[in-house]
Amino acid sequence: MSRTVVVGDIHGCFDELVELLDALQLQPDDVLVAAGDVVDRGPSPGKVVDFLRSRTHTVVIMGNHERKHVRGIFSYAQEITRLQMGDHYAPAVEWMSTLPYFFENEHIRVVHAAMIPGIPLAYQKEEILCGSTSGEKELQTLFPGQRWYDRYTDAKPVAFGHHVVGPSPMILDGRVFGLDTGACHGGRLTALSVPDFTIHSVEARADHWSVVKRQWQLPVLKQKDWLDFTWTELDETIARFSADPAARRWLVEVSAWAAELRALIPALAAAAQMLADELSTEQIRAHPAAAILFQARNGRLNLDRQCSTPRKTITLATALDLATPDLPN
Ligand SMILES: [Mn+2]
Repeated sequence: MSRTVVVGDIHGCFDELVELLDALQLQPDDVLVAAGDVVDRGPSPGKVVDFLRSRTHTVVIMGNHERKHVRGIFSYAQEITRLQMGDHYAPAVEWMSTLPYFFENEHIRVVHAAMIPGIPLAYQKEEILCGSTSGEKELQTLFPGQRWYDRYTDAKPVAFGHHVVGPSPMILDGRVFGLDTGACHGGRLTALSVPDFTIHSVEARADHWSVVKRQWQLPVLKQKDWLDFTWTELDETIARFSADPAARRWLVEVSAWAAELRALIPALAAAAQMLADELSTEQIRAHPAAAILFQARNGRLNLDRQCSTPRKTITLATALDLATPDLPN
């Protein structure tokens, strides 16, 4: 008889997933259910996604992390995953957008984060099932000072992930199974097999998230929109990340680049003024920096807005035939 195997938050921990499925001797006709958050924080989101997508009898539940990718809500972990996956990122997000918010068969229910006891899964809010910020807030209002599973008296067992419950799974009353044992934080990756209701678990090979975070700091910083930051945003971003040893050296170069560009602004003003005094109206009209030159001619030259970002400054400098430094790479 085939089993249903529910795995807690995988978070890009491919080696641990392979080891776990090996340890529990997963058979081709066993149903594998990933309880969501299969990507982010770990070293190999691409391999995890490829494996889960290509295996038959496999269900992946929408976790709050997948939902962030689908909705384009990016914080640091999502920026890293996008870089880690490269060309595979867009098709993976397309796939994520098709994921169900729950799984249920005769033995078990699976959600990523939570459910309201007593209500059929099909009638639950997606936000509550996947543990989005608004879903979490709503649960707190519904069950103040309590956890949803404290109220869970339904006969059918339920398994979920989302919050790390510790190094071993949380099992309440033989019916409530919290399976997120923090694989990406150096904890364990855990699975529940039904209908035998056995727990299987392997140790994480490293505190992956702290390694990945450090490794990808510089690449994530480099792909920020440096050219389109305002000068204030640019200074703030440099200040925010300069404590990071991996990023500091590059940020010093960016800082020098920005200073050089900003120092160029008075020269741009002078060049514009000179041209405006020299050229005829016809010539100004045909000039790539016409708007600025007319301002200069009318004594209203103000480059605050025209040079409010590196890109705008470079565009104006180019129009005035002045050389600009390149963003360090
Ligand atoms: Mn998670």
